[in-house]
Amino acid sequence: MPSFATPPIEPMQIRFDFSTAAVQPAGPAMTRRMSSLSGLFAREDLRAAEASGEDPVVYSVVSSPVPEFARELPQSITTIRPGTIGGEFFMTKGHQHPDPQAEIYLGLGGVGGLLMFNGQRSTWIDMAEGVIGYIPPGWAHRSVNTGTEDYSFLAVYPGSAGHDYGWVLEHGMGQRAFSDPTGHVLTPYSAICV
Ligand code: S6P
Ligand code: ZN
Repeated sequence: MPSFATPPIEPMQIRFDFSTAAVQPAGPAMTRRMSSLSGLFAREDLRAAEASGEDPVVYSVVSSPVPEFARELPQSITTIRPGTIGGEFFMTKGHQHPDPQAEIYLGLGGVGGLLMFNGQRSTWIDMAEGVIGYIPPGWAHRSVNTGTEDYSFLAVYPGSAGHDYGWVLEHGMGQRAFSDPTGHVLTPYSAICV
């Protein structure tokens, strides 16, 4: 058996509860409110107003206890609430993995989209229960709830990948997802649709 520098992680069963989008055993958890999403929506003025008022929860992330160590495969479940700011759907911050490595998402409930951007091109994958979204190395990724219910998905990623949020603030995501009579419409990143 190979020896690893990190503390050994034992084989484990991890259960997902579809009714609460919780995992057991549970690891780190995080809630992102509107006040923590500065500079991400096209209508920063409307975001700031919401943040200083009701400051709604936009998304939450729960994780299993598998740590972010090299060679491990941490998993997390993100639940994005339904809603819009200036017509732009609620979404995650989005990030790059500084050590470019792939990641997979599996839709668990609700409907949404996986927006990816490699600095030159952006692409969108419609997500729903049972859909696997593959994120190749070097593609920044952001998730969007395009529905009227919570949208939840499982993410599995290499423990040494790291998370760079500044890259998205600097480079954007190529496109934005707005509510539209047909469901959603993707616009160039600079566009403001209301
Ligand atoms: C981690 C993976 C997800 C996100 C989560 C929240 O690599 O991509 O677990 O962390 O969806 O998004 P963000 O952009 O706020 O980390
Ligand atoms: Zn990621």
